[in-house]
Amino acid sequence: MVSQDEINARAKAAVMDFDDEAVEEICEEAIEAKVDVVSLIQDGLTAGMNEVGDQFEQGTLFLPHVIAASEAMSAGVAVLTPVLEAQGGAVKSKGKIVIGTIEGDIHSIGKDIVATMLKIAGFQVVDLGRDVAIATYVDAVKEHKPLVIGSSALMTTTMVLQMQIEEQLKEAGIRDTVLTMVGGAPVTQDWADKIGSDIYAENATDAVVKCNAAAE
Ligand code: HCB
Repeated sequence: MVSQDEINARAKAAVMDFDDEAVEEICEEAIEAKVDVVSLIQDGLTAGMNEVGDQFEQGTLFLPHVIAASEAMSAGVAVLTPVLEAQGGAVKSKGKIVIGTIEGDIHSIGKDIVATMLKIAGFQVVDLGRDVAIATYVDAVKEHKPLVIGSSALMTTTMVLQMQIEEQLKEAGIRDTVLTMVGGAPVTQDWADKIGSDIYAENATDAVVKCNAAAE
């Protein structure tokens, strides 16, 4: 029987090889073998994606490689999502969470994983998509009255806009009605503290743990 570490390592390698078909096959094998699919996403697929990102930063890989790796990762997540959803079962809604990738930023893989995991955990999730205008977050708080409004930012140039969500919620007089959550690779607890965000989530599991605590 295949071990978790082995299948994670193979998934990581397949993302780094930009091999969608291999990623899909590995994910199907993982489902068959009943290994932990959350670990497969975080310690396998995401680890491969991060390695590609590091090599892109170092100049040893280029944008087409990043695109190909993200397609391979997305292919794997698509295979695993129904299993994750089935694991969630029919649970009573713990409340609403609105999430989106911030204005100017089209990175959506991490936000999509967070949205899926929150759904599985029993939250009703409203996904605003990517490149979401700050005013749209504010309007969504007015419309949906969520427990948490989450933003994702993958670039140092776009994470600064997370501050504007705080400011515009205050200007609209609704900051106290909702908890704000920030995440994305360059985002840290220090950044969340600096801008006054209520929740910093390092990854999807952390987002679920912290939103669960907020819902209690
Ligand atoms: Co892109 N990109 N990229 N990229 N990209 C990054 C982010 C760089 C860091 C790469 C680098 O230089 N090392 C860099 C940003 C540098 C900076 O900070 N300024 C960068 C750049 C520069 C760019 C372009 C500008 C490149 C160009 O066109 N010249 C361009 C951006 C255009 C734009 O947005 N306006 C671009 C484009 C792309 C794509 C399209 C090729 C592709 C995205 C595909 C897609 O998302 N549909 C892409 C990718 C894949 C990456 C890297 C390699 C991986 C991102 C990723 O998906 N990681 C990334 C390098 C990196 O981050 N290591 C690189 C995997 C996911 C699972 O992790 O961190 O997103 P995550 O999410 C976690 C976690 O953060 C947390 O939970 C998630 C799950 O565990 N989380 C939240 C995320 N959001 C949350 C929200 C919450 O409320 C709570 C928790």
